[in-house]
Amino acid sequence: MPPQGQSPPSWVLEESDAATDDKDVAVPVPPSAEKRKLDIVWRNVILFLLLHTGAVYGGYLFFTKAMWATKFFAIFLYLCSGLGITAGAHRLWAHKSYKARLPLRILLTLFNTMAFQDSVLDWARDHRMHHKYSETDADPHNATRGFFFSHVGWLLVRKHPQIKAKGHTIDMSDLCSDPVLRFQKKYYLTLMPIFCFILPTYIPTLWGESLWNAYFVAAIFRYCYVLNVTWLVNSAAHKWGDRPYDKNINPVETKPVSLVVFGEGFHNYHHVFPWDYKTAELGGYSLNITKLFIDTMAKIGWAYDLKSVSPDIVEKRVKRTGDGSHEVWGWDDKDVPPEQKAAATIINPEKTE
Ligand code: ST9
Ligand code: ZN
Ligand code: ZN
Repeated sequence: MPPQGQSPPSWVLEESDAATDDKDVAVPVPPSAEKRKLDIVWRNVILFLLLHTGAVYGGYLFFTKAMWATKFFAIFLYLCSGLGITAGAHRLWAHKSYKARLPLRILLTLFNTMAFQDSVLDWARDHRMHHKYSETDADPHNATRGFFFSHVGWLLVRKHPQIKAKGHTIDMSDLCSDPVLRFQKKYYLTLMPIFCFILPTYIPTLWGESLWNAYFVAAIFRYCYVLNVTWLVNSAAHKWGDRPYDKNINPVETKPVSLVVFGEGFHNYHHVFPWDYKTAELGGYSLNITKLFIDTMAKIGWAYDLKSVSPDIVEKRVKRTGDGSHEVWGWDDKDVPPEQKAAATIINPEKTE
């Protein structure tokens, strides 16, 4: 923050400066990270501190005092709320990588509300900005501002003026026309507490769990855990790993992250081919539960028009911009087409010995 009495740095855009056309938006790129304005939202800082403190205690109860049924229930909620983000907010709504019939849209909206990451309409708007303006100040969790900022810091400060200035370039009319999503947004402040906190606290009492354990384990610990693994995609998956598809961008491939976020850690691939419903090149399920879920929904007819990328397009891109780390060894590759394996072998000849 600039010292009091001084005018803010010249790149800081006032709300009224926001132009209607992208070309007219006069927002100079700040010369360095130090000059960025940090308008801390203390309410969020305090709430997230309380949440994380409660979650550490909830984690302790999970491993020491909670009933087995409560532990399984918390894991089940992790699965459902996680799918509400991965299969719902991310792959279905933000990227439209497949289509869903009404029952699936309702189910995913319910799962999504359990995850309390704000309404799908708000989540998808930020995420479309993240892809369109990746690693710039118009990216809500711009990873070039460091691990902490991209993980959680961006939720503790007012958004950068470029996000608000360039936000109008994102077309949200497709999602705004969905009555299910409009309903979720309209009643979010009623629905979210019910599905994220009240029901997860009440249900374990049906098998004799104490309200105390149920609240800290199935509500607080589970919620905070899902938040943090989601945030890892913005932080760790933009930092540590290989870039087999495009070495010129920050997003990376990371299997440990993929495991905990149901297949969303193949982030170098995802930023290069964001319309692929697998968010990964390969077809394996072990590190991509979300794909298993979408494929199952397709089998019963609730999901359709699944979009993917042909192996030859992937191969061309790997050869053109990859960092040379593309390989088949160690992959969950039982359903990789043979010609794709051959292509990968040619790309990395030194790894064939
Ligand atoms: C949470 C979200 O945690 C996490 C998202 C993670 C995304 C990860 C993606 C990775 C890929 C997927 C992997 C999934 C893996 C899942 C695994 C699960 C197992 N465009 O926001 P406001 C304008 S949420 C256009 O208030 P402030 C707009 O006019 C956690 N315009 O900005 C807007 O008004 P309106 C719980 C935009 O005041 C106005 O600005 N939730 C855009 O700077 C004001 O917007 C919280 O903690 C845009 N993108 O405040 C709440 N953005 O909305 C946290 C804004 O009326 N948020 N505008 O149209 C806040 O408190 C505030 O947003 C703030 C900024 C303080 C951060
Ligand atoms: Zn990303
Ligand atoms: Zn995405």
